[in-house]
Amino acid sequence: MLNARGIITSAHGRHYLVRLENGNSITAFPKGKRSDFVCGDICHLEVLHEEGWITSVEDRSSLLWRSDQYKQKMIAANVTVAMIVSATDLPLNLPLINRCVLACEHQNIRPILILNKIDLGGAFQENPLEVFSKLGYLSLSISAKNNIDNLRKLIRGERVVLVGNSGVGKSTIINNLIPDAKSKTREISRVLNAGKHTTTHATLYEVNEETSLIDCPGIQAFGLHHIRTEELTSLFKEFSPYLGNCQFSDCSHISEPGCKVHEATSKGLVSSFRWEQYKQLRREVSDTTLWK
Ligand SMILES: Nc1nc2c(ncn2[C@@H]2O[C@H](COP(=O)(O)OP(=O)(O)OP(=O)(O)O)[C@@H](O)[C@H]2O)c(=O)[nH]1
Ligand SMILES: [Mg+2]
Ligand SMILES: [Zn+2]
Repeated sequence: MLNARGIITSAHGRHYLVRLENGNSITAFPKGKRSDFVCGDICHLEVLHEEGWITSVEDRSSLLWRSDQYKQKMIAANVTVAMIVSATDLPLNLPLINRCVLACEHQNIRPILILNKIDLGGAFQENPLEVFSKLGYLSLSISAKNNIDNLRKLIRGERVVLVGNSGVGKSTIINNLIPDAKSKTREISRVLNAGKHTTTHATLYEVNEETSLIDCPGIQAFGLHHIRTEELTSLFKEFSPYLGNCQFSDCSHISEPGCKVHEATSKGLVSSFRWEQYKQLRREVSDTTLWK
């Protein structure tokens, strides 16, 4: 029995794939009952005959996760950047993108917004992600099938997770950045006649020692039930100049008189989209949850 340290590169139920520090990848299982490990976790294991038993996981520097009223779903651990991907040939889901951005803010993960498949045209009068770029979030239009050297520079030294709807091109982006990754894309799954989601579980691919990318299955919903009501306002960074100045010190910034956030929205200083999203989320997160 050997003691080793490694990074979880994929997780299916209680089966994990772990890349050890010596470069070998092995299958591992949780040693105890605990199995709440996720792609990107740094773990310690006992290794015997090419199999491992995970004994512990190091503290996470970040955890991207989502949650509804009933359950939590971890997406990736220890990431520094999240690429939130949309595509010109699919409906743009601004509320979903917004929720991803807030989940990133909650964990100090830097969000980068990507609009993929610009080669397909998509006659946009203006940048459809403008509401986010105006807030200072980096937003880029790309074609994953063509040159994406601008992304290559951005990911250097980062651990990046790619999230977004199914079919937006997350795996295609990864294959372009890491040709060895050979992550399955829709062309392949069509041949295999697989279901709607091509990527079925998160997988971490290494560009080099300090740079890696995590491919994820497509998401349709991004619940934020794990965020506490008091935390929510701080995740809307453009609210900060107005907080603390409302007429009521316990203002919830929904409908109280003398609310400075509301006033800023009326003046166009805060976008009405973001304020509406705030109100919607405020209602959602204050619902009692079963697992909190
Ligand atoms: N024209 C064009 N097609 C693209 C581009 N990027 C991806 N595609 C195509 O879009 C389809 C979906 O791409 P995937 O990479 O499988 O999408 P995904 O986001 O990984 O999807 P899931 O794994 O289901 O979440 C494939 O047929 C890709 O070839 C692009 O820049 N331009
Ligand atoms: Mg995929
Ligand atoms: Zn207020």
